[in-house]
Amino acid sequence: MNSSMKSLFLVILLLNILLVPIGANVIGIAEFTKHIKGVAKFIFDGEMKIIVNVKDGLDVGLVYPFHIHEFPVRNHNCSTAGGHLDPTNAAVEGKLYMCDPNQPKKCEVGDLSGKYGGLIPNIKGHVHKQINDPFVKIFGSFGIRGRSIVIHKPDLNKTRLDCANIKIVHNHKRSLTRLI
Ligand SMILES: *[C@@H]1O[C@H](CO)[C@@H](O)[C@H](O)[C@H]1NC(C)=O
Ligand SMILES: *[C@@H]1O[C@H](CO)[C@@H](O)[C@H](O)[C@H]1NC(C)=O
Ligand SMILES: [Cu+2]
Repeated sequence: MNSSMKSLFLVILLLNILLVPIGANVIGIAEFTKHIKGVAKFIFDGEMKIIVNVKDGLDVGLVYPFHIHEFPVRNHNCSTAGGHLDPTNAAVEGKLYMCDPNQPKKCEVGDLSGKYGGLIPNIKGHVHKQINDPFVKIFGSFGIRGRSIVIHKPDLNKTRLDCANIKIVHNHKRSLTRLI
């Protein structure tokens, strides 16, 4: 290999490293297995992209609320997930909380259906929903790490139909260490 080929190789190698899109990989996954068969994927590409796919467990004709909840789920008990992720205290105790989708900044960070609409099964009962959310982060008080996703029945009691912990995927270490 002559020297100009060597430098060409070096340039290509360098470009490869630089062009690895920082965090443009799945960085979080929540898998629903109990009442619902589905998955929520989190992709960070400067902004959080959330993709929810449901294959089974939701009824056609209903709109299901879903949120990022503050705590992880223990023993498949969705009550242990606590309330919605709300680092900005958008919900004030004793006051009626309403999320205006035109002002998502004022909504609870975890109130995904409030900001972007609920899960609407198609005729086959499948859901494919994709969201770009500028408020949700990976780590810290706005972060998905250590949180869970709860899908609710659209009833007055907001029954927790199913829940799943968000697992941070560790097989993209370079992207993650650059983001920390
Ligand atoms: C589920 O968790 C809640 C909140 O921690 C608790 O009050 C309740 O007893 C638990 N239910 C079961 C069946 O363990
Ligand atoms: C909602 O909660 C109330 C009070 O706990 C209970 O009486 C009622 O049966 C519940 N309704 C549904 C649809 O779960
Ligand atoms: Cu919820």
